Amino acid sequence: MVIKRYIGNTMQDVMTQVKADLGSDAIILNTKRIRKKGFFSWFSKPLIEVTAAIDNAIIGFSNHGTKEVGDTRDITRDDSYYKFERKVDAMEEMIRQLVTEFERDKDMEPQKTYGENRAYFDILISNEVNQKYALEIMEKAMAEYNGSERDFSKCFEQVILDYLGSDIQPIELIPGQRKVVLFVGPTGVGKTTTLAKLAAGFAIEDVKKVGLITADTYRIAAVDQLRVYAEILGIPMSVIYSPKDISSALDEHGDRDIVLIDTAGRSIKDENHEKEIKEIIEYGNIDDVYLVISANSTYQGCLDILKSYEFLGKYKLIFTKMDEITTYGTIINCKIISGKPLSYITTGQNVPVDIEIANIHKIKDLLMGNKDHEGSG
Ligand SMILES: Nc1nc2c(ncn2[C@@H]2O[C@H](COP(=O)(O)OP(=O)(O)OP(=O)(O)O)[C@@H](O)[C@H]2O)c(=O)[nH]1
Ligand SMILES: [Mg+2]
Repeated sequence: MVIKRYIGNTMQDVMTQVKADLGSDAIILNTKRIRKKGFFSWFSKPLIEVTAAIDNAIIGFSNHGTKEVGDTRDITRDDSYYKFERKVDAMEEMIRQLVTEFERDKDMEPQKTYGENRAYFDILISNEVNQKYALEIMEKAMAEYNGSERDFSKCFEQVILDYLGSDIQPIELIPGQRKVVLFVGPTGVGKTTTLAKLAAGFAIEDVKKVGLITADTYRIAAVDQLRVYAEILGIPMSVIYSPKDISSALDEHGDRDIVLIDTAGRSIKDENHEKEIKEIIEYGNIDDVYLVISANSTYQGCLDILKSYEFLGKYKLIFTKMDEITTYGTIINCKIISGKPLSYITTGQNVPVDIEIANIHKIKDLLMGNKDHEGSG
């Protein structure tokens, strides 16, 4: 058997080549779209590659098989015999290729197709929801759908809402009780900005007595960054240089309704960081800890962050930079990995306006590509 590859711009173009080279008895084993090699090829149209085959015997026969006088071969019988053998060979080749492709794809593609509901699985994947979770969500939605009279879309949306969790935990003030809140998270995610937004909200909108403490003395500019906000808002601010100083700093804010503590963003690989945060929580008798995560973190990034802050035990999630993202899977991924409640999302650099209490209906709508959030509560 002769197997050859042909490449052309269109299917018709390639078929003409195959026919001219192997004749009309050739069998097509495989067709696929390919790209030319090199950077600029990504901007050009894909090419068509066809793998075609023909049995040697056929080539030999058609080239030299003119029936001569005295030749006793039965051409008709030979012809059908070869055709049959060729078909078997071609099928064998096709099966071999299918098995190879199946083996290659089985870890990448879910084997379930979900029939007409496949689009919902695709929504999850295109939002970068981890595939394992996407499969889990689909299973739950299918189970819900099979046992009810509702549309699949309703079941799917309900499962998404269940995964996001209705237990939203923004900062709640109890009258007559001071609340001490700590913000932690990786470098540059928006801890200080978020804290300033919340400080402004409590001080201006809720007319509460707010105090600020920063434990971020690693960068010279960090203290000034918070001081600017404290001065604009007219609220007291203290700086601590060691975790043990937290209790005396909190004493300075004894009359406050709420004290917000900023920490230094540090590499999650920094072992001292964990020790310092633990000491602040212990010496400061902290009421609530908020872990700030950028909504544009990758799945692996989320895994690493959540693992390195596991020591916190109890905390709530804040997602920043929602204005910068186009996929919303990070929120679901982090929620599933950590099991912690959502609290706020931030939507831009403007202090104090670009912050909202997390709304699971709105997040669900963003995930589903629904632009209209009115009436979602
Ligand atoms: N687009 C956008 N940018 C944000 C948001 N929140 C914060 N930023 C920006 O992110 C950058 C870092 O913000 P910071 O508040 O300094 O972050 P941080 O976590 O305190 O940083 P470190 O203290 O260095 O760890 C700044 O440029 C902010 O304006 C947001 O919701 N959207
Ligand atoms: Mg900061």
